[in-house]
Amino acid sequence: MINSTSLDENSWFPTNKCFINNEWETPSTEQYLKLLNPSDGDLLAFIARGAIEDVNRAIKSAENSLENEWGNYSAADRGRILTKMSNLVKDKIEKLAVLESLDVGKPLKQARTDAIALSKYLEFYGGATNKIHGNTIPFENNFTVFSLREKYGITAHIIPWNYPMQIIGRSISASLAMGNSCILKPAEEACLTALAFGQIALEAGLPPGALSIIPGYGEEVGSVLTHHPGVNHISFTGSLETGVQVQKAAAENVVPTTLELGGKSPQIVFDDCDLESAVPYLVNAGIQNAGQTCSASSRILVQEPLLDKVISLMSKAYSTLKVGPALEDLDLGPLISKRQLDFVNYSISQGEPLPVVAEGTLTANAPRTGHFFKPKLLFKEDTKHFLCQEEIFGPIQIIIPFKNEKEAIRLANETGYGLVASVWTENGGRQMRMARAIKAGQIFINNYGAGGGIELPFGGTGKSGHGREKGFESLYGFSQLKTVAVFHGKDN
Ligand code: TXE
Repeated sequence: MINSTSLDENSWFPTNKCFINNEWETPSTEQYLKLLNPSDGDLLAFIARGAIEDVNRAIKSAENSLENEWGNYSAADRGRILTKMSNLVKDKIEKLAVLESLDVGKPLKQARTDAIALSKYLEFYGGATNKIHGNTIPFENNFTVFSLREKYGITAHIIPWNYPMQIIGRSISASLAMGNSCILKPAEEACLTALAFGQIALEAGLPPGALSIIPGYGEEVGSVLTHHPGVNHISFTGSLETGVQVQKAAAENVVPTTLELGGKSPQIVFDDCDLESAVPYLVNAGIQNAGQTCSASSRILVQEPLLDKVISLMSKAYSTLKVGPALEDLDLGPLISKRQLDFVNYSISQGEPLPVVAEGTLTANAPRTGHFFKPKLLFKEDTKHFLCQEEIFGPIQIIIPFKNEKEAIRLANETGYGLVASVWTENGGRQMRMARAIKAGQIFINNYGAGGGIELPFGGTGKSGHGREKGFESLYGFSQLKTVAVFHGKDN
């Protein structure tokens, strides 16, 4: 077990505290939640059960910091601290990866990728702090008009359990870059790397109050944060249902939100594509992080002439997939929790049973108490099925045939979600037509995910949410524009 009170080999920060005003503080409730290892169900650590008093203290320290310290840092100085944090993350890639693997259940190589991404985000936004600015605006000759890009003040960041490091990277580092003070609420199922991030901020010299981290339940810490009048912006990643609650709470205080709510992302395979190159992407996009990825590709739309070939090649790939404990570093680890496993099993039992075309295998030594689910490739002739319409958040992909471009577009757009999509075709005109016709925040042509590109703006349309994080665009999201019009009279 990771020791919950001391800094042992894996845990060089207290796991059972809140991080407020650069202090590790006992939660006001003096109560703790159990953090379980998804690979075997064992207790990993006790974490703080934060509450309203902790949020209030975090808000106070953020206000104080904005007034007296962090708020007075120059853009370049903010950048230097973020760069320092990036370097500290780089030094701790292995430690962070092990923590994430234990906590989330993801294979070590995938956790390593997440830690590297965190350091890249900090580096990117650290370098951007003094490169974002307002404009001068041509107006009447007796005015000079310019715009200033300013911070919101206090930003709340409510994040899920599937990619803690990546989501911290894309939202907290962009918000800090713009000079906001951040309050982070990690998910109750996985918060070790979020807490580790507090220790990294401390070591890098981020001033007190610029970042607070309060673990706890969504209905407690999360809800208090979203209703708090001291919060000026909310960034939320999670389920559609909770996203709606967050949006309603934010509306009461007239606070802007960024909502990233998952999807049902398609890959569209045309009969003129380079299928050999496509297949690893078709499969990986569905099984990475055991399918618990907002941008996972759960629908494989295939043009009819290629159907048999896609089924055969994807089945071959599935037959090599291995599932087991996270630290064994196989293709898939367990699902995050028994609740998630139950939901995936429930989803697959809904409606008419779909034929299982292929599935992966579970390693013999996988503990029976782990939340393992063998990845499954299914087939459906049409899309009238729960599994074709709803986000499942598990390693299940469905092959669905289509006849022509028009039908592909209709199927791609029919779920109401619109996070990402990919199109596999060698036809240049079709690439452009599809890119324009599909409703999604990111479209990939002949690839999927562009290697996670931290520079590429990311976010949803429709039920997948609104607002963009990642890339330069995120800096606009975490700042607001002020227009200054100076009247200086007529020219002499
Ligand atoms: O999400 P929640 P859960 C989807 C996925 C999954 C389902 C449920 O389909 O099966 O959501 O997962 C906090 N006010 N995604 O239950 O509840 C909560 O503590 C404020 C997709 O984990 O949305 C956690 O920190 N906050 C998604 C965060 O919200 C509240 C990633 C997410 O939890 C709250 C995860 C409240 N009332 C799940 N209630 C993606 N887009 O990647 C909960 N929270």
